[in-house]
Amino acid sequence: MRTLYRLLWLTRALEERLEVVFKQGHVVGGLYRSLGQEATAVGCGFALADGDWIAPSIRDLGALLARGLDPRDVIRQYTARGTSLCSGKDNTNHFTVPELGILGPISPLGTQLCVLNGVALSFRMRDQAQVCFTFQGDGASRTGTSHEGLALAAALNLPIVVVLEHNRWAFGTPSTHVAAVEKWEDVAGAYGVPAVTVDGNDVLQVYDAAAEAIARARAGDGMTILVAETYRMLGHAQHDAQKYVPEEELQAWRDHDPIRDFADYLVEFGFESDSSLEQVRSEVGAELDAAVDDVLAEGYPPAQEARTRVYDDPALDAAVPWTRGPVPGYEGLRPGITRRANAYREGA
Ligand SMILES: Cc1ncc(C[n+]2csc(CCOP(=O)(O)OP(=O)(O)O)c2C)c(N)n1
Ligand SMILES: [Mg+2]
Repeated sequence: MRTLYRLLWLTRALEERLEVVFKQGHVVGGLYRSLGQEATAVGCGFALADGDWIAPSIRDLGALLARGLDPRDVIRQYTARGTSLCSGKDNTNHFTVPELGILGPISPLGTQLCVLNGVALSFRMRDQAQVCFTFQGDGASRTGTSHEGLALAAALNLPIVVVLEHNRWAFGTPSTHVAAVEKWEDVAGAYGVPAVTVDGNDVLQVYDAAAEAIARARAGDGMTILVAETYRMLGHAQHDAQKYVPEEELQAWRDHDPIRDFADYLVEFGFESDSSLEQVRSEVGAELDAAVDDVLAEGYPPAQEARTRVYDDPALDAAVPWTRGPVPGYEGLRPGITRRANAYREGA
């Protein structure tokens, strides 16, 4: 119970620190938070075993921390330190960590399920009882590749659990605008797989349902769709003030905060006391303060490294020109203006 609470708090506190360093100008890309959704990510990540693989979306930091990802690696990544998992070449969370079974997010939504199907199929073909786990937002789940991925995973009976994170919004589009189903779990019938709906803000409910779905997949009984009913408490990313969201809706979900609710439960049923939880929060705070200071001191990578390790094959690093370089045939244009060059080519 305490580990779960610690992970929930760690997720929120780490994202809060990332927001501070973002506002200080240390984050070179976007920052996507999971405020209000921490229980879904943590409950799922905590239910996996060593050797399982997980493919997160941008709002599943808690699942990665539950899998053992070092918070310092997260700070390094967002602040593009040379020491980061992608050597400063990625500005959010597109990292893959094979030792922890983490398959990095793939930006075109829906696609990563298709890639994960390949991982799951390899487990099956090698007769390994490992499970793959992935998340899709309500928006992502409407893409063609998502439907393809679900259909294939179901048809091949792959050991996969797909969490549908129904957080009500996909950027500025409400989920009611992109689906005619009232209950999101009803989509599972079309693929012939079971679905379970849980309160995604209740970490114990999420954990129980995830553990059951994982056990099913491990036993060779195939895919489960887990619908997590939750809410995106902030805009899509830091640039989005979510002015399109009705205040009453936000308030209703503020009253069902996953971390506060879990803390109340722990105290009410005697697992913890206010002071033991305070102790957890202060330990996490101290750990993160030190981590931010240390990581910022690590610095950016040397400029010469920008062209190294872009491709898996070092020979390609040397041979392939930068996409931002001059466009062949339009050398007179300033380098880096590829979009304008394309418009020029098309006669616009
Ligand atoms: C195929 C595709 N279309 C559009 C985008 C741009 N985009 C990135 S995140 C996002 C919203 C995703 O919403 P949802 O899947 O509900 O996840 P959430 O942000 O709510 O966690 C969009 C439209 C994309 N990355 N890929
Ligand atoms: Mg969404």
